Amino acid sequence: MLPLAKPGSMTEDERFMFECFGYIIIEDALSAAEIEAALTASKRLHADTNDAWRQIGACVEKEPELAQFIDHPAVFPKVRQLYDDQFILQSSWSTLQAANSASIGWHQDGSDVFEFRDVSYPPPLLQLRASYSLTDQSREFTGNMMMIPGSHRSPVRLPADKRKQLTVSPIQHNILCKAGTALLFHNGVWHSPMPNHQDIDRHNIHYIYSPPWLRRSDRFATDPEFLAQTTPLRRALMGEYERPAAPFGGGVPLIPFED
Ligand SMILES: O=C(O)CCC(=O)C(=O)O
Repeated sequence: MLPLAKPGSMTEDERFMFECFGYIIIEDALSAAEIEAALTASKRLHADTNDAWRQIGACVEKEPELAQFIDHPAVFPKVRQLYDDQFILQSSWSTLQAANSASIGWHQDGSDVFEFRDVSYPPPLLQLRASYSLTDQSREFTGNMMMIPGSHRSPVRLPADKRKQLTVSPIQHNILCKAGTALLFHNGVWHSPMPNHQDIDRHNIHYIYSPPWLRRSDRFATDPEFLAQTTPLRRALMGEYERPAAPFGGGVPLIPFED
């Protein structure tokens, strides 16, 4: 009962699983060399992290090695299909769950000030998250992602008294995966990090794709130096439009995909 998908474009079967579960798991999304490069970069970013759990935003700007995953061929074609080619990279995060620590917190992704579930039922796809595991999570208690399949369609919320608990539902799915696996999921799916009982820190990197008009959550503006040196495609995906449909219309520039 695993929503397993292959790297590359989204098949009809994968799309069906994504719609039913709210997520798919793409094994072997990253090569050994890519995992190594990303993990080294993530460790550099967290060199002074002392917290049990910490997220560093705009990680693609702070660590050039992490920019290559913005349009990684294992996942990016699926993002394009789900958004019909109209989207931006709303944020990027390098996330550490420290060795022998726990920070369980079940939540749906979105914005505390105006939750996506208040926009409509079921919550629309507004933050599509590609999460890459950079450390092995093939056993439980290695900082795995815990998910509740189908919960993006639930009209009721996970009971508040459960949101700090490890086991919250018989349909909960604790994801077991090797380093280099990508998890692609809908903002409405209830999820939480599992405790990490190992002696090594757990590293994940997250790439959030959104409709072009959604405000960025990891930065107020993109670093001009990053924009100057990156590819035209990545520059467009950072959402740096001169006139993003303002004030009322006119559309946004098309993203310069190569195909
Ligand atoms: O990598 C993790 O610990 C999970 C991050 C997460 O759930 C989130 O940022 O919403």
